[in-house]
Amino acid sequence: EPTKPVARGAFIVVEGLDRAGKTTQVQKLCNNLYADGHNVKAIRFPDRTSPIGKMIDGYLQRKTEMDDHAIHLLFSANRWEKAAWIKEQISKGYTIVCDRYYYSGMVYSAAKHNPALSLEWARTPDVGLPRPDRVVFLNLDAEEAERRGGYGQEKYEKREMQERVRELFLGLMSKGEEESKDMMLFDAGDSAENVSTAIWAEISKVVGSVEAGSWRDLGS
Ligand code: 2DT
Repeated sequence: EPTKPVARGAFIVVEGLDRAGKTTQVQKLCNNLYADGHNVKAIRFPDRTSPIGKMIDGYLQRKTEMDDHAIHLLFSANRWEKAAWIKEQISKGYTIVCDRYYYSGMVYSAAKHNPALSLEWARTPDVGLPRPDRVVFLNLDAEEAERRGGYGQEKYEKREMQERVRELFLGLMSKGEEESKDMMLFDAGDSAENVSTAIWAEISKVVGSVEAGSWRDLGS
């Protein structure tokens, strides 16, 4: 059980392209939060451990094929099956650091250029999920991503797809978009240490405000 009485925990999401350093930054952020005395739990989407997650894993590993809409809804369902748990942990005072969320959901599906699958359509099934207090977006150009060791074998790890994903992520951050209110861009081309320092400067403030009760309610 959490050791420190707080208004609630914070919900922090880390987003970005493949190879942008999400795993490293989630780890460093959790370490910083923990060392600073916060109660913290890390999660990731897709969560490949549940039955729905196993179906997603099969698709990403190219073992099964699926209609673009069907796989999109499974990614969303994979978040919905965890939504109550997220709310519960936050109300208990745990800060949740989450590797990918519905921002990835929207942009990866919309990047497929399926004329029947717009960004608007992709947004819909996630409406009502817990809204993050802050989204860290790790921005990296596709060339630098490739210099970092190339892509793996999974479904979306192709340069052209990554370019479109990046453009769509940046589009979410443009003025007027609902998502832009929560998202903050960090240059992932910098050293892991510098990126982590910049993220900590921002997130330590957000978590402090949330715990003190001076942030908005956990919305949806
Ligand atoms: P990881 O490499 O981080 O395990 O991601 N994706 C992810 C989607 O297409 N939709 C989603 O809703 C989410 C959360 C991004 C595996 C891949 O799954 C993609 C990369």
